[in-house]
This record gives sequence, C-alpha cells and structure tokens, in this order.
Amino acid sequence: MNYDEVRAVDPDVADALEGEVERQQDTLAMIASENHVSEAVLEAQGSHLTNKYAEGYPGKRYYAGCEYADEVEELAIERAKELWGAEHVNVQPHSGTQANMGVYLAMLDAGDKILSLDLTHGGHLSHGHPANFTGQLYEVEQYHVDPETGYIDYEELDELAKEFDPDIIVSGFSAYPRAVEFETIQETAESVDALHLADIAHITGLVAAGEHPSPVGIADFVTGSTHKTIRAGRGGIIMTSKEYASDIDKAVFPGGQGGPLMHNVAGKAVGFKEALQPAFTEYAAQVVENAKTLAATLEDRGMEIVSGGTDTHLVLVDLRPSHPDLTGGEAEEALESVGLVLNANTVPGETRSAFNPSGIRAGTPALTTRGFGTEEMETVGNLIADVVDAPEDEDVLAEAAQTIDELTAAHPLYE
Ligand code: DSN
Repeated sequence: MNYDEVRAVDPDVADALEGEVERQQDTLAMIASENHVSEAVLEAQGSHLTNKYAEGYPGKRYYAGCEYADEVEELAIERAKELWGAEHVNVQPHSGTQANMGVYLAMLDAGDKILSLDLTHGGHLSHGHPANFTGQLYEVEQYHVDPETGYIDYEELDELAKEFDPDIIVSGFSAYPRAVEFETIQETAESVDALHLADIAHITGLVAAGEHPSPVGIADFVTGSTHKTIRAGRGGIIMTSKEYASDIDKAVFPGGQGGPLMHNVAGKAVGFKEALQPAFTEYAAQVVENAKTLAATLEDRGMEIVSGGTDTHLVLVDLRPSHPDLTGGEAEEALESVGLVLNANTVPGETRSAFNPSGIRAGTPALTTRGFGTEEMETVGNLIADVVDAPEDEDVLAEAAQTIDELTAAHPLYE
C-alpha cells in the first residue's frame, strides 16, 4: 500500500506510515490484542465518513445529511446481532474501555461497588484499577486466579461477592488464557442481586465463532472491542437486552461521547460481514489450535505456562521458574530485536513491577490471519525459547532473525 496523497502533503508522516506497513510485513505480530484487518476494512475505516457528524442514532440524528451514516450503522448493528445473537447492540463506543464506560455510566452512581479480576491476574485497567477513572469513581474489590492452578478462583469470587455486596460484577480479561465460566459468575451475581458485565474484548471473534462459550443472554451486559480476534478495525461495542437498551444508548451518547466515529462504524460493518462467512469459523478454530501448539511447544522447552495451557488465543508465560534472572521487559526487547513482537506482562503473584514484570504474553490472532498453522507455530515457539534462553548470544539472535525473515516472506501481508 502506498501513501502517495499523504506524501505529497506531508513526507514525514508518509515515511512513518510506510515504515509501519514494512514493520508489520517484516515482523511477527504476537501481541495478543492485535490483528491484521483486511484491505476492505482498511478502506472503510479510511472512508469519507470521517467527515460526517452523526450525533444520535439511525433515524434520530441531531444533524442533517445522515442517510448513508444511518445505512452503515444499521448494517453494523444487524450484523452484530446476527454474529453474537444479542437483542440490542450499540456500535458507537470508540474503544473497549469506552464501551465499559457506557455500561458504568448507565448503571452505576459514583461510589457504587465493582467486583472484578485483579489486573495482575489477567483483568483490565477499566475494571477498576486505581490509575483509571473506574478506580477513582467507584469502590472496587478484586477476585483472583487460584495460585496453584492459574484458573479463576470462583469460590473466592463468590465469597467476596457475599462480603462486599457489589453493584456490578465484571467478568472478562486482558491476560487470562482459560475459558471464563460466565454462568457460574452469573449465579453469583444473581445471589447478591448484582449486575453482570462480561467484557469479551479479547475474545469477541472466538465467541462469535463458537470457540469460546458466549455470555450473551447470560450476563446483563457484554462489551467488546472490534479490532482484536474479530478483525473489524478499531472500536468498541456493547450488547444487552431490550430492557437496558435505552439506558445504554443514552450513556454512550450523549453521556460519554459526542459524534460517533462513523468511518470506524463502517469498518465494523465490513469486518462483521467478513466474520459471518464460513471462513471466519475456520480462522477462529485455527487461532485456538495455534495457541495450544504454542503453549505446548514453550512448555516442552521448559517454560512455565500460567494455568498449564490455554483455551483461547493467548499464552501467558511466567519466566521466574525457568529464567529467574530475566525480566519480561528484557525478554520482550530481545524478541523484538529479531522481529518477534509481543509484550511483557504481569503474572499472578507478580513480584516485579507493572512496567518491567515477570512474564510475557503471546497471542496467535495476527499470525493466524497471515496463514500460520500449527507447524509454523511450533517453529515460532522454538524461536521464542531459543531467544529467551540466550538473549545476548549474537549467533542465536542472527539465526532467529533469519528464520523470521523466511517466515514473513512466505506469508506476505497486504500484497
Ligand atoms: N491493550 C489491550 C491489551 O493488550 O490487552 C487491552 O486494552
């Protein structure tokens, strides 16, 4: 892809944009929350709808000239309903965090109580972290994973719910490799008369394809982002029942946002249409298969996999048992130097800092989009282990970089 029009106006930005295309082509994207969208989604997100203000909802806008914005938003909503089986969908949140904000604004008052998964055990900033508005506006209690098994401690969650009496329980994660038992959490929520928000940001695509149990129809609210496993470009989404439809819509606009980013809504519509095709079901199954292969390969190479494996698209490695002197940040840096891009991550029982934690998180959505299967994932797992075992050995690093060059050349992006 060329940025000729940008270059004519602004060569500096054109250089950076072209550099980013090359970076994506020449490296392995293994940040679990990233993916590569299709050319069709890219085109829709770069469309002329970026020029249009469309405050309100289809058929009820505050500005004139919204007929095509209406068409696009209605298509996005109908496709999302079909993909996830939701009664009501709001496709306007600018991101997953904005989607969560929509639910909190609709249902909570300042000082109300949230019970959610601890960030270092796999939760998310927008679930009540002190550095986020949620931790500042609401009273927060957190549940954890069982330190022995790495699985969510549902008993602790239930006990905490009874002691803390939350207004809302948040399920969902940004770094938890196992399937979430949404029904178990819903039982707890009902037992204490709390609402249940299931944040499926990471697994929207897996849920749509039936690769992960769905919370739709179980939890009161389901939020997600649209650019991770679902590959529909940047943005967020809220799903709920008709009962809460109007509260949610008012909380998103005008409660928390102004005009929707209609070009992003167009990307969502196109990406959702792609996800409704049979090929997407195969893709999602391969994402999970690839993650299982990656976890097994890393484990065979002596690494500690949090929870002993994965049911999803992500693998979390606790480096402390196998590499006590290597931090997640050092591993991330060594891997990036050979062209493998993942992120350092906190792990349950974290003993270092959030900035330079003890683990690494790797995901398979983007590599699977590139056509990687289990054979390539075994190669990638061994490359990760080679580099982590010898992060300063120039020969090892050169050999890993060479293999990554071959892999990326064999699986081109955006031809
Ligand atoms: N930044 C995303 C992630 O990497 O999981 C979550 O917002």
